[in-house]
Amino acid sequence: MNQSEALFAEAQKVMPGGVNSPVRAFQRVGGKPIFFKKGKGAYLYDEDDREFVDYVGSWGPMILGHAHPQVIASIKAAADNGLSFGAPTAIETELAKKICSILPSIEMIRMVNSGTEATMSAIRIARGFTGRDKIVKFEGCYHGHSDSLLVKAGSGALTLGEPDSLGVPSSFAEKTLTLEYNNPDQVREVFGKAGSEIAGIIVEPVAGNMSCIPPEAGFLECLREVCDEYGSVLIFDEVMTGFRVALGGAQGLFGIRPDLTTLGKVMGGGMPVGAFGGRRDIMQSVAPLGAVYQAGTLSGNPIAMTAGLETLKLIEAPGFFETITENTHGLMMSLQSLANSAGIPFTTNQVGGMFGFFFSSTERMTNFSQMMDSDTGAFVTFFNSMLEQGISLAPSPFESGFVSAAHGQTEFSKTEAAAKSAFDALQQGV
Ligand code: KE4
Repeated sequence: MNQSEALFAEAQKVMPGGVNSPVRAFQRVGGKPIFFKKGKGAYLYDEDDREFVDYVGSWGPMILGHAHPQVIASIKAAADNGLSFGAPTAIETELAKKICSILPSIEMIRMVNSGTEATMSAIRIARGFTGRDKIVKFEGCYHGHSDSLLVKAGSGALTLGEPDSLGVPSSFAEKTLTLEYNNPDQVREVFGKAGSEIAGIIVEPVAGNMSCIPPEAGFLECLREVCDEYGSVLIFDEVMTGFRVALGGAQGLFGIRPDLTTLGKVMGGGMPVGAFGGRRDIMQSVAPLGAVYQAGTLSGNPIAMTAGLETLKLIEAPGFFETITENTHGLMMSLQSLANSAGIPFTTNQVGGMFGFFFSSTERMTNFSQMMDSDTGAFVTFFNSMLEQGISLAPSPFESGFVSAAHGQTEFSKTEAAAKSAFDALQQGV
């Protein structure tokens, strides 16, 4: 038994599944999770001192790579002054202003402690601002684990939602309509019938939770149009895409101005941070200014704000996103070429420093059902072969991968060599 296995056995005694978030338990890929003890740059090191090139990046936050010296130094300095005061601090305003300057659709912002808090709050604000109850989301999009958003599609677009988890009252789920991603006709049909009852749409402007699926031309534009026509709130959930697909997020990349944006991950630099913000008239409905209540003990705590501010300052560097985008594209092209040489049906998607790959002969993955038809068995074999060779990918076919600024040619060469071996194993049916 190695260290990770021993630690996992202990963890399972006191934590459900031995983890603090389900995907970490490796249930979708078999085997047992690896316990890491250190990260540095593009690498993670496990409790058995094995080295891994890391493409999970803590599910997105670690865009600079692990333990960036300037981020660590800023946190250490801030910690010397105390960790949390439960009172306003100047750095909250500094980070707020920085985000508003990068994302002009955000005129006012509220800091929270996770992406879930951000999206849960944004939904409540959309409902409070419009006085309506219904929410539209999309199949395959994940927005955290609040009750209104743990809902899967009922059969047919207009059928009200069903809970996607025990503990979600059907009265909650019924207010959520789940539509097909990249299907503007369905969106227009639903709004044509129920638009006046819909408080808002929440969407991942680049879907990252059914692996990586970008918006098709016209899809985001359609969402903007129907929200304008019916007075619904357009919420871009940029928890994953914000400061990841481009400095200005997906809204900057695709030129669509949402009414509210939710953020997390990169904006906290690896510390627990989320945020929601947008139109001033909508945000003025948030307590203590308005009647939509939202609060949090550690919201805006100075350590997390420091990590976030330092991270955003560093990713503003000229050429940062051009380099990370080019590197990610290059990696995807290499993997595609290696799969083709091995005769393995394989396709990739990539936006900025975020990517996904699918074992499928479908030319371009555009929605959840196509993604679900891909060969997840081949993914599992590929994942485990890569892991054995020191390449750490997301332990699920339904997750995106991330390249950091610390990934360079050395790491890509290691990855490509491992992938060649993994594809060959797949070809030989190993
Ligand atoms: P958190 O509550 O996990 O900070 O954020 C929820 C969330 C909201 N919106 C989007 C688009 C997200 O991707 C997430 C969380 N992402 C997952 C990874 N797919 C977090 C990993 C996990 O659940 O352990």
